[in-house]
Amino acid sequence: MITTEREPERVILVGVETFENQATFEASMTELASLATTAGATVSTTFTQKKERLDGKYLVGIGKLQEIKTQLELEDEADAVIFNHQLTPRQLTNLSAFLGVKVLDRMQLILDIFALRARSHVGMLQVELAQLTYLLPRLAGSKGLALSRQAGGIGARGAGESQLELDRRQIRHRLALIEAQLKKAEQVQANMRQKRQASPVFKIGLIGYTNAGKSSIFNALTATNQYEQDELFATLDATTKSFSIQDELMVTLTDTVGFIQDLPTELVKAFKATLEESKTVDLLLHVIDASNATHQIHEDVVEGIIKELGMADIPVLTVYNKLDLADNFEPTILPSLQLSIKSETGLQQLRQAILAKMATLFVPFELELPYSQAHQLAKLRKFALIEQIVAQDDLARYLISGKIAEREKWRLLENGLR
Ligand SMILES: Nc1nc2c(ncn2[C@@H]2O[C@H](COP(=O)(O)OP(=O)(O)OP(=O)(O)O)[C@@H](O)[C@H]2O)c(=O)[nH]1
Ligand SMILES: [Mg+2]
Repeated sequence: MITTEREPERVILVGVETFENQATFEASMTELASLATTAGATVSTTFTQKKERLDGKYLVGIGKLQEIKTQLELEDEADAVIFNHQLTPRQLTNLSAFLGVKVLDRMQLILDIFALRARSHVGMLQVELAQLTYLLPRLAGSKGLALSRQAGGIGARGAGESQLELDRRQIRHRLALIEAQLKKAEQVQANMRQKRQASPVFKIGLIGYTNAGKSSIFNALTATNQYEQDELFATLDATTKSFSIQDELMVTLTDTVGFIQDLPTELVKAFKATLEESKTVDLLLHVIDASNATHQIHEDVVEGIIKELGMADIPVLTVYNKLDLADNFEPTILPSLQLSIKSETGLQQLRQAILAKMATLFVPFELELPYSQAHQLAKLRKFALIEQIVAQDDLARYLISGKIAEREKWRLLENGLR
């Protein structure tokens, strides 16, 4: 999504295959190309190299580097070279000096897309925090020597644009300011969460690799129109909406940022405020793109991040999506659901599976209500299933299952089931 007045930037991609990354190398290079396209660039040439280990000075070997430079001279038009690794400050400086064009790494490219997507105040702060944290150690001297030639275009969008003018001291100052603002925002969100947590409504969080179809599922279930696109990181901010899963029974669903391989920890940390949202859910819907040949890698990445975020205890319902595009599909995670949310039956299958999963997580409890209070039942039905009603003289006894624990029933009664 580059501005329309400008021609798309042409970029050269570079990746080094080592022993450590060989299993995921090819997929990761394909992904780098999608990231570049998502950021609005056109890929002109891709260079790969097999190496025992990454070169400390230039990442690639000097021979390969010369090849890239020759290509740059031939093309004349290429605006940037993007490396599929996290470059050290030293590598970045050396590569920029040698190649004489803008040099970016995978992390900067991801940050660039995030900067394009950020809409909410918190989202923008989070991206800026990640960008500045990345930038700070990479400033040569007091000004960004390596980065100064990078002004404008890919890799320098959102907050990044103005940062290029800042010196270290100013960046530290700005970082402190952002952190303080984010802390405040987190406090507000924490208070809201606490309120929600006290609510007996069952909460579901979507989680998954970028482009798996989370927002499509969110839209189908809640019948809304959350931005869904065949782009990486189409969604950045968390959105929560409540909908009826069956009759009067309501649940909330949260759509959030997708994950990607090698998501830098700085970024995961910066997105704490967004991801916190998913931490308090009762059920995670892990959405996987079944049509992606490397879905197994995606699953590992997501499971890793779930652990990293301390969410490993939350029950998970695994949903393989896009079955319409997959052939000879073999699920790695069992039990799991396999569907295509774009198909006629997909939504129905998903609702059934969610309900079945909820039933296993619900706890039974009893409630006695005088007939004069029968109108409270409408409220109860919003978050619990009434399994049985036993009529007695002046009251009825309800056998109920819901997310609330037995001991909480009294609190509910006291509050008049509010
Ligand atoms: N063929 C097919 N396409 C689908 C299906 N579900 C989603 N898609 C498409 O896949 C693309 C990605 O879907 P999104 O819902 O934006 O994916 P997401 O997981 O929210 O992605 P991010 O927000 O980028 O993390 C869109 O172009 C959808 O139309 C499906 O069941 N079948
Ligand atoms: Mg999305």
